Amino acid sequence: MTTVLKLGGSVLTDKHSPETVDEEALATAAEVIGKSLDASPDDPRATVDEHPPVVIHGGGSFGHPAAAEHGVSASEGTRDSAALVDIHRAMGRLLDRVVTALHRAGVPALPVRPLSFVRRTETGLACPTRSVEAMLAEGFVPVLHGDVVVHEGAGGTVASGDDLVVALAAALGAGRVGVCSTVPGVLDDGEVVPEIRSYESVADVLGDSEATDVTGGMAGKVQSLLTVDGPAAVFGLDELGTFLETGQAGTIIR
Ligand code: IP8
Repeated sequence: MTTVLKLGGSVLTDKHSPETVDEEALATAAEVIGKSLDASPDDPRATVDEHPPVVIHGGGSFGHPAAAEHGVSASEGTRDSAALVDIHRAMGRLLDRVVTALHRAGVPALPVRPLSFVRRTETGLACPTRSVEAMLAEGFVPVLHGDVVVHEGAGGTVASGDDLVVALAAALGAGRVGVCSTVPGVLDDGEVVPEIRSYESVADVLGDSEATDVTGGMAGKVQSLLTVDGPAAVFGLDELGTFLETGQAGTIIR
């Protein structure tokens, strides 16, 4: 059974300070993932457990300011290749930090860059997964990220990490889907909503994200996760270990 795990950009970075990693949060996330795998850098295949995760991270203070600067979002495209590469490079700098932190924690992480193989069509993201599946089969942990992708008819647009979670979960038939966020779940008056079955039921409590987020904050997250086949969990960093162990934590979106 494959686990698709998104690490929110706001968990890993200080969203209010350009290109700043939250080192402590990143190290914690990496350690928890490492412990869940009991990974050994010497022979990952021998020790990786039966639920190796595919990790996807968000843009945080790397991708979002760059995308906003160029006026590119999930719906606003550009044919300016330099602008797209600028955004892609910003995400590459964060990817590098994430992969390095995972390696330090003994996780056999390999970077996978969506711009090179994902495209957006009229019906959504087309996301071939043969390489990701081969990496998993060899005991590696693929690490993807929200990125700019070619968008048929619109040049290039942003594919959020959440969109990639949905596309990958479907393509891989993932048994577990989780999104690690800065909050312990979807909150209603400070309380975690245990379960969401429709967007309408929580539309009132889903505010806008305060920092620059070109892909819609928690509202966009819930809308994306409602389209996942099985249940998907939204939880805080404190519950990452629980999610990796049980598949359940925070708010479950069905
Ligand atoms: O933080 C956005 O990914 P997200 C990626 O998952 C870019 O929405 C390039 C802004």
